[in-house]
Amino acid sequence: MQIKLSSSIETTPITYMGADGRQFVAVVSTGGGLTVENTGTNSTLSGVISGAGGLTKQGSGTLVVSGVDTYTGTTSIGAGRLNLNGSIMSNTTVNATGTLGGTGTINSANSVTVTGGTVAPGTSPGILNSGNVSFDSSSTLAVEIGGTTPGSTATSHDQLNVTGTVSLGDATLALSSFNGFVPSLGQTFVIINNDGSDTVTGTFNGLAEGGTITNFLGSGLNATITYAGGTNGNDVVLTAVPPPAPEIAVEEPIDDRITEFRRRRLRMELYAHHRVLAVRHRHDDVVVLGTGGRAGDQ
Ligand SMILES: [Ca+2]
Ligand SMILES: [Ca+2]
Repeated sequence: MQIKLSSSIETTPITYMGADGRQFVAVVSTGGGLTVENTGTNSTLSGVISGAGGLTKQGSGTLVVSGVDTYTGTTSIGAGRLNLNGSIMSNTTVNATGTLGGTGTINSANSVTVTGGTVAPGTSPGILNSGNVSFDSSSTLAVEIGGTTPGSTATSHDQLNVTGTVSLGDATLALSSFNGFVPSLGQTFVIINNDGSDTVTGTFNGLAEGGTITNFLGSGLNATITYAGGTNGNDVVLTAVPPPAPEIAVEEPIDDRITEFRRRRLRMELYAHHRVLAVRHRHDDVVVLGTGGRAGDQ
């Protein structure tokens, strides 16, 4: 790991604790900012970072920023992951190969701009708090779901908690199950909690208002997305819903006595003179019963 100080130093120290447990005292510059470049194992900046400079994260490793920081320059995540577990008062940019995660807070007066990078709230899972947030179409919101409540337990899900505006810009929504969680019918997940009454601008890629996510987290259920859910009708909420009813495709008349199709939740039934002729359950082949069956035999 390298810490580069690009200009004169302040007297306010910060503590750098390496993954091997060694601690260093460093300082933040007042001018051009502080660049942390780490690869491999995690590093932690636990002290207060102050001054007019910014903080730039480079290198493929994870940097944990856990202090109550007051520096006012830009936080720029250019590579690797920055887990913000403390708080910052800094406009933040997340670029192409960078990831912003953690359970801390970006002051509501400061913005998060994601251009090609990823926002992944929590450290599996968790709530990340921010001011205005905007994504572009090459960026990603990664959400782990381990239950129906946002938070940091093994049965929680990730949430971006925004005090300000939300602009999604056709970004990718990347969902993953956490801790083996399989959603049940009707469960809801507030993945972006948008304060106030301002509406969400834009949508995720391929997910218009009311759009469907098929086979939601491998459950066999679908999920629908709304950008007008939750408190004040302006949150992004997923709801587990039934999968679509199966289809029976009739390429030519099977029986000229067919009188009725019935579409039930998990199966399709074909009737002839009120007797069930064929049924198809979800995932199964069509079962042809002939004309002797009675409705409800399958
Ligand atoms: Ca809301
Ligand atoms: Ca808001």
